[in-house]
Amino acid sequence: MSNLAEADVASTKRQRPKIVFTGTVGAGKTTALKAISDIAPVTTDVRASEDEVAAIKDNTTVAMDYGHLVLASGVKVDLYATPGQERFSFMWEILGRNSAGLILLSDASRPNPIEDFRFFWQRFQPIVKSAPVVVGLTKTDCQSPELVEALQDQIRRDIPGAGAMAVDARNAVDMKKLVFSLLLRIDPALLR
Ligand SMILES: Nc1nc2c(ncn2[C@@H]2O[C@H](COP(=O)(O)OP(=O)(O)O)[C@@H](O)[C@H]2O)c(=O)[nH]1
Ligand SMILES: [Mg+2]
Repeated sequence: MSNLAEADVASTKRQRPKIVFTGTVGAGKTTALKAISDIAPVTTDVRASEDEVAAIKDNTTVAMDYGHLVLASGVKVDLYATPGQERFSFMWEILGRNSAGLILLSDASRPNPIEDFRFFWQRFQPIVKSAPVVVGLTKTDCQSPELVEALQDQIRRDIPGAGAMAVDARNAVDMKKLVFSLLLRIDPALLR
């Protein structure tokens, strides 16, 4: 890419940042967008067909979810959520490209949330490159505080600066805190 093209991408990331949510099926990506988007999100949920997914929930995202937030400064933040299933991973590349920041949701009620989080982090790092990342640990309401703390400690050791906030994807205040913590890492001027 030429220097000029790189400068264009960098300025778009500040003028109209794109934030991508990812994580396993059921981590709360679609729920989070519904909680915080200023418009009713566009979703591509369909009835779950695979047994593995159907055991978790009735509907699953096959392409993406889209919503947006308008900041006090007037800047519009585009919000995308990826499908969780690896068979739709071609969408990870499409949605993740040129994103200003990544929100990795890890479901604390799954058997190995650390393995899940590492899997998505490894897959998304080459896509989002050096864009900032924050981690939201969801479904902590059904887990012991000791487990939640141990998971947060491990995530913070894996990615220093990722935050590892315990959030409920259904709670707009929690999710906005997570998004704003990412915007701060992208460019503090966005929150002025
Ligand atoms: N108890 C609890 N349920 C949650 C939380 N986050 C999401 N959910 C529920 O988990 C289910 C799956 O969420 P969904 O947004 O479809 O997950 P996605 O596959 O990541 O898009 C929904 O029924 C949500 O209401 C949470 O923090 N706590
Ligand atoms: Mg979904």
